Amino acid sequence: RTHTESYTTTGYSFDFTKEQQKLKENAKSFAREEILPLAAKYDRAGRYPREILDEAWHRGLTNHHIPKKYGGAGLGTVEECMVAVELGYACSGFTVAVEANSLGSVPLLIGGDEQLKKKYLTMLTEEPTRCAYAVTEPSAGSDVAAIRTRAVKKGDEYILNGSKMWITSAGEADWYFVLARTDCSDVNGDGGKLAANKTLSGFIVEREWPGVTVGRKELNMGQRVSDTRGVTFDDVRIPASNLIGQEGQGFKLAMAAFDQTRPAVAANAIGLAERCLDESVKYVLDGRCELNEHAISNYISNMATGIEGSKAVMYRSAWMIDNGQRNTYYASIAKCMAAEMANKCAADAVELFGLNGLNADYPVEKLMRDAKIFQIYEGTSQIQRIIISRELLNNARQ
Ligand code: CS8
Ligand code: FAD
Repeated sequence: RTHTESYTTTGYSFDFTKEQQKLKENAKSFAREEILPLAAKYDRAGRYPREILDEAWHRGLTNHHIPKKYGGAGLGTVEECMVAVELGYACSGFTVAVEANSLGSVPLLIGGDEQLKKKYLTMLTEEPTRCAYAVTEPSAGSDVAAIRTRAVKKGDEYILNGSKMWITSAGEADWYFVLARTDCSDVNGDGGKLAANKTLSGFIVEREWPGVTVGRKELNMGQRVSDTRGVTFDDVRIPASNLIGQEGQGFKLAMAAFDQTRPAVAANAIGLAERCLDESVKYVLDGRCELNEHAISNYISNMATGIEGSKAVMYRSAWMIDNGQRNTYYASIAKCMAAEMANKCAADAVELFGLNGLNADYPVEKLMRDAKIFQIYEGTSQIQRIIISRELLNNARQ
């Protein structure tokens, strides 16, 4: 678990510090001026927004979580969420491309030794480069423990074989966090499900190493600018020093990373929902909405209520992890709630716009397509509900 260098607030507070406010303003102006005007064009082309991402890096809007000693901002999840709300307002696909660097690097930050952290985290802060989190496989998504990719130790190397699927930034990243099976002793030959917390390990694998093959950029329903691909590993030789922590620790590293990143995914969804609300309000004030006052007030007030509720849990989950508290329960509530809420807001905004809502000349059509993925990646809504109820029941048993 990482601890932020700057965050020490205790108790409830709804104030941001001056520095946080400045960061938020920076993110807001960048989002509204540099991302929003281009979002529809990039979405239609399914084009990865490399130039805009590089500019965001120059403006200090990425890699907040990386400690200062590795060249990062040494900020916390609260700050990351503040930025994600603003960027998500402009384009959630762009925002996920930014957030993928956190997800890819947090396992290293939590479990890596000094040398490994220095080498790979500094790569992200010295240049506007990318990393990725490669865990999901064609036949193992929700059930992480069922992954089949294997890393077999030979001398001072591991030999990696297997394939990953749906990996964000896979075609752009210089290195990946890869979760692989290192202990196959109790497998009946087919890589079946085993005690994940003992048999899986995390590695840093460079994209340019021999045996790494990156697939095509998938064209998804929404968040189309984000780079999502499969990756295959064919006898890839990983130096043993690129093992993160100890053998067998990988599953917990992979799970602990979500505690830090699910709040930011929720924040991205909240940004999208705020945009749905603003676009709806504008449409009403422009006199274009043909619904009666009762219907309008239902749509608008439901959006506002959902946004405010989700925001409170999202910041709570972020605050907890920044203050060294286990936030698994709140991070899953925030992610599940924000994902569901964003989908409801987007669908309602499309309805409020009437037939114009379905048309690509209006902004809400993209928002509805973009919203869907929030219910799937970083753990589906069903998986969040399983985590929430497990945490609740385990606490109740104690
Ligand atoms: O498999 C788990 C799960 O979370 N599944 C969902 C997978 C998922 O979210 N995938 C997302 C992939 S990344 C992605 O989509 C990127 S999206 C685009 C970029 C976004 C940028 C931000 C599960 C179903 C919840 C649980 O699986 P189980 O196999 O049942 O394991 P458990 O028994 O619950 O746990 C096994 C051990 O691990 C420990 N554990 C569990 N959770 C945690 C956390 N921190 C630390 N340790 C954890 N959160 C648990 O305690 C068990 O250890 P024991 O020692 O046995 O007690
Ligand atoms: P499955 O696990 O096959 O689930 C199918 C359905 O069954 C879902 O509705 C699910 O909720 C439900 N289900 C499954 N198990 C249960 C259960 N136990 N109880 C109730 N319902 C259940 N992965 C990465 O590792 N890195 C990334 O960067 C990454 N980025 C992604 C980007 C995009 C755009 C997409 C689409 C996916 C990405 N993923 C990434 C993968 C993503 O995390 C998985 O798609 C997700 O975890 C679900 O896995 P699955 O697709 O295999 O679905």
